[in-house]
Amino acid sequence: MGGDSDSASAEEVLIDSENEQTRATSRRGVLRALGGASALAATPTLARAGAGSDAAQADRTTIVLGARRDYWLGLQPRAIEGQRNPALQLRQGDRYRIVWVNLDGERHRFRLLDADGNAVSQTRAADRQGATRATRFRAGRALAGYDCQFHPEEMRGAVELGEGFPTTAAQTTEETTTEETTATDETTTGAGETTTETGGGSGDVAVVDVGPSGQYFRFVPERAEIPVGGTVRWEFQSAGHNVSCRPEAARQVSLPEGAEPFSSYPEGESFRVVAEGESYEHTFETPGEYTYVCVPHVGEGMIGTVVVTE
Ligand SMILES: [Cu+2]
Repeated sequence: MGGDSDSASAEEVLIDSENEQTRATSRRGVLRALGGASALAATPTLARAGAGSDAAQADRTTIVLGARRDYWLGLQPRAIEGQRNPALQLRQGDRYRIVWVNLDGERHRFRLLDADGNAVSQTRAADRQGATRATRFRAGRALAGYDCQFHPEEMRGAVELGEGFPTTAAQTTEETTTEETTATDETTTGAGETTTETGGGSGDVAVVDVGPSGQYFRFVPERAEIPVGGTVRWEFQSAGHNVSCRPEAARQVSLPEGAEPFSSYPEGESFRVVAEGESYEHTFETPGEYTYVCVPHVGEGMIGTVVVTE
């Protein structure tokens, strides 16, 4: 993450979710810096140039877990994806950020434990489905495991100090490609020369993957382009997300003048999420640029754009 170099030297830093949001989008800040343009200038103060941090490093040190009553579900990095109560492989001295997502609406609270079972770092509790909490810490010898304060029997795993999570070559390459593509898109926005990179759509349907493998907090592609009358289909590849292009849901949302707001949830229920494996479609009748968000994860930079051309 870009913020690492300027981090405080405290051994453990507890961050509440509001503060955490400030740092969470630093990756987008880096993208913006690369692209030059700030078309998505949702959070301009975040562009504090994060010392060329590479995405692979961020992915290795940002751990995402899902909270379910019976287990913690590994979501990121890929080394733990899909695992229940995965062992966290940490390298001593490295700084990490753990983000967890409430997947079942029960009350959970992530805690890092020492060998005696004492909490050495913890997030705040959350009991709303889709909510995220995070904590940032430096891996030290004392760490032995983690649990949920409210379900310590079922939701618990080990911390293994060693080489840390592997950064696979494949993952690095893919991440790099994603970042470059995004930067290019943003650069060309002003010139109106964006290229469509809709994944797998045919005709006037563009498909956007929501929270796909290894990219829990992303819409992929982040920018989709369709002609008027075309449809975007969001396919939810992990749990806990939604799609909202309603200005009251997040300040980042924007629509062309005269366009109708839309969302995957009934108006007014902005934290209702879509189940994994389901999809949501919207057909666009008004040309222009739409910026939409995943409401629970907008603080993590989960923002996408649809460009509708005449
Ligand atoms: Cu989301």
